[in-house]
Amino acid sequence: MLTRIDHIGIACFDLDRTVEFYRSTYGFEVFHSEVNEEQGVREAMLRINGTDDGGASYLQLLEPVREDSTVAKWLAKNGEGVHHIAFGTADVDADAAEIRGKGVRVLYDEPRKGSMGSRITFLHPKDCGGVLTELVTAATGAHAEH
Ligand code: CMX
Ligand code: CO
Repeated sequence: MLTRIDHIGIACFDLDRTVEFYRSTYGFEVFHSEVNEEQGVREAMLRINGTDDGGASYLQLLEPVREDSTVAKWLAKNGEGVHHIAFGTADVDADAAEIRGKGVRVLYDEPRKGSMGSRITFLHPKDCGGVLTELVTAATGAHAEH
């Protein structure tokens, strides 16, 4: 069951500059940052609020680290902006299987590594009304520790 907006993914050319915009404009601080080599991104997670399923909602600021990463390709075509949304679930395997059964393309056979030790998969934007949609199961304790 999908129980929260886990994050909104925002693609940018310059992560440090974008982090500074969100800090100086809204007062949001970086909760966690990492490089995800597999996804080809450097990212900053800004924790916005806790959620009633015990999780939290974040902004995920994304800068490509490789020319051939999906985010680099997207930025070249679209420029900076909202890249994807992510729903949180306690069981990404079960939800991905259920959604696949409804005829929506799930991009990975098995969930992969996401932010803060989470497990993630994606639904094809062409099957979701033009919205690239991620499903996330957070690592235990990820919203409190980082
Ligand atoms: N949102 C909406 N539509 C998108 C999209 C996005 N983020 N990315 C691509 N599309 C659309 C394109 O506009 C294009 O549509 P048209 O054919 O109408 O022009 C179509 O999907 C195909 O796009 P493409 O540019 O040819 O890109 P690919 O097919 O090579 O890749 C996708 C698209 C979704 C399979 C790829 O981006 C992917 O695997 N995404 C999942 C992984 C990811 O995004 N990782 C980065 C974030 C990591 C994280 O969140 O932790
Ligand atoms: Co994401």
